[in-house]
Amino acid sequence: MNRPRNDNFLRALLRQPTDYTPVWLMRQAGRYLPEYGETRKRAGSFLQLCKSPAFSCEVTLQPLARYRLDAAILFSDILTVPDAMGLGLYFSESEGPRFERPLREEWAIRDLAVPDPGEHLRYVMDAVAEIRRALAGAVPLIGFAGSPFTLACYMVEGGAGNEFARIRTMLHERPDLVHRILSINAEAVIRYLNAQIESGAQAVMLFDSWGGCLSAAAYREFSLAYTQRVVAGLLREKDGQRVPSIVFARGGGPWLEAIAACGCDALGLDWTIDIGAARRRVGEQVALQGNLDPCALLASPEAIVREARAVLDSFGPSDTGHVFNLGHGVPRFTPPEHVAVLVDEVHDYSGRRRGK
Ligand code: 1CP
Repeated sequence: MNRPRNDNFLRALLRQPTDYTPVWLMRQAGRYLPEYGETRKRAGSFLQLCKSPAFSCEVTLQPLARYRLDAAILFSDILTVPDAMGLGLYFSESEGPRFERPLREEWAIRDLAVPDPGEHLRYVMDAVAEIRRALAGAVPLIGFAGSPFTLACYMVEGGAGNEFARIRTMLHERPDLVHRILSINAEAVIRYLNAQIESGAQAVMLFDSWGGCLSAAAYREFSLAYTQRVVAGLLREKDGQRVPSIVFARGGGPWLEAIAACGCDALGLDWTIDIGAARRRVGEQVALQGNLDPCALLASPEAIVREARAVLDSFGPSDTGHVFNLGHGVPRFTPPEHVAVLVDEVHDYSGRRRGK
């Protein structure tokens, strides 16, 4: 069976009518859940957690056992792709993700090659298949990857932070080398996402978390052009069902019209844009996903209810084209019961407005 019993999320992405506004949250599995901490301890490390299909499946399902979420997202990380290219990913407690061999030399960039997802990323495909079996058709499963530019930020910098000054310098000094990395990344991401779709992912999301740090001209040339290339290379259907694509464009507010024209079905918004204004700009072309400020989850239940309603009211009364989400990931110190307040309010308030 390919169509989930609750398909409101897939319908909203395709701007079809839904019973209520579907909701899922970026980083819905993770450190704010005590059960995640326990599984991570049993796995030994974050990377071992990602590399074990059984653990990845367990963690993916944890938030679904607690909350009435309308989608599951594969538990993995965007940096598995450069790891499969041989850069040597590891996680440091204090600094977050790091690469042993960042791309600093011209020869290393020339040597970079597209990994075979069936081989070097087999564990991800096995996790996707295992999660689909465990979900047993309840809600759809989202697969994901980093955008070519966002991956390149980490690959050149060697880790997080520093506003990715190295790649932003390189694109002025040696744009040819940056284009070489981005071309390889685009091909790698196309093959990786299509393998996830073949393994059972029912929608796919591309995280362009750092494109927003570029100038307008550089954004088009180094981020959007490659996002567009990826979207064009994605499988559109699996077993007769459309597989919608979402592009999360953090900091993409100034360029929404251009991003909406990249061929994706939905645009993920950060919290800095008013979703109603975004809808007036691009809502005829794409569905919108977002965009509550994640820090609202740290506030009182009354504030969460008020802010959730404000996002729904801003989108406007309509039963098409909105997937509720945060504007970025669930904060680490979120009280787990606050997530229940948010998910229930999105369902109840949007359902009432539709007379359901
Ligand atoms: O347990 C831990 O300490 C690890 C924390 C953690 C988690 C829970 C990392 C390290 N990655 C993840 C999971 C993850 N990463 C998911 C899981 C699915 C979900 O529930 O949503 C997803 C979709 C990602 C994607 C990801 N990883 C992005 C894109 C989204 C975003 O946050 O903008 C990025 C930039 C990363 C890199 C990364 N991996 C981990 C961290 C802490 C980071 C960010 C580093 C930085 O600040 O630059």
